[in-house]
Amino acid sequence: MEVSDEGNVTRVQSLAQSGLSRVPPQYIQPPQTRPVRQPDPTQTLPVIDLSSFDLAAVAHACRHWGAFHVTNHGVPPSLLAALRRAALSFFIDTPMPEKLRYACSPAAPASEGYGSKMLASTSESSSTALDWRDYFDHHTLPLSRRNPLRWPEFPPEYRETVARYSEEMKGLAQKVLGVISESVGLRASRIEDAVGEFYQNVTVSYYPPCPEPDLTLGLQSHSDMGAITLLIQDDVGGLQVLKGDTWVNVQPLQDAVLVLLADQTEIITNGKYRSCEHRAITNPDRARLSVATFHDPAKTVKISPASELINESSPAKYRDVVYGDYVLSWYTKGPEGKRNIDALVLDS
Ligand SMILES: O=C(O)CCC(=O)C(=O)O
Repeated sequence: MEVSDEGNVTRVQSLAQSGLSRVPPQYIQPPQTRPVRQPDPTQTLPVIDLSSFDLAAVAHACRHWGAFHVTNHGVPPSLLAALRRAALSFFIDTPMPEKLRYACSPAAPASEGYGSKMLASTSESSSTALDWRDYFDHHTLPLSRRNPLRWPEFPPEYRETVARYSEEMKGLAQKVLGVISESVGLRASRIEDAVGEFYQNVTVSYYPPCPEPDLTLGLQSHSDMGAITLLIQDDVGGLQVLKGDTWVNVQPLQDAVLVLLADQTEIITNGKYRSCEHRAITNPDRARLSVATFHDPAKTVKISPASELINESSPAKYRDVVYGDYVLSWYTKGPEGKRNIDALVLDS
């Protein structure tokens, strides 16, 4: 079997297309992190109708899941479909040499462009198995970080679609953070004020069919570093969220947007709400596409538990952290579930 290795980074899509019947050893997860194919089928992720302003339902979803679908969110379904179409076209219609013109730097974490693994394995990270995933990361906000010339040129509407999508997701993130703030007893703008100007990345993940899905993960278990992530996906399914100690399958919901609470929101709400640990599994038959839009603080912003939520009976649970230091630790140690935020928890 010949495996292509483009620019020293193996593209998972090329591996899958080479017709191999076993995954190479570097993609094999240790037994304890291999996927559970049929996790608890009785559990389903909450769905929040954003037009009904049900703060109790939002509080319940944030407390027990750290994730929920939103419907009636105001983003046109045609834009969600256009973004999925453009993104898929990059992965399936664009020849590899053209794709590689956009390759991101394998050495620099979170660099923009076409990439194929979540993390460089480091001596501190014990999880070195590679993800069965290729991705394209776009730096979209603030505008000073945005350079559409670094994004695919085809299909011709690609760049404009990503730009429109970025604006819509920013508006939705503000709306959802407002509702989350109020549901925890804070004024609507409180979490957004603590985060400051959004640093937004739009990351498309492409998971090719995998010959040994029981041994691999599309994306290893993690919670997101920033404040809030908004995710859309196709109809294939593969996202799992951890509820208590049980993995739950997230069934795709047509035209809904999935909200994932991220680590800085856990800190600001002083642990009243928890960020959502999640991962992606693969399947042998169908490629899957998802688009995650991350909203993060600037690296210089200091994040602390909201003082309004702290009192004698509910002391601060987390150390203050400068966001850039948090990111550095995440990339140095690896995510491994929620180890980075757990390291900030103060002894009670
Ligand atoms: O593909 C998915 O559903 C999950 C993507 C994700 O968790 C991420 O990009 O961080």
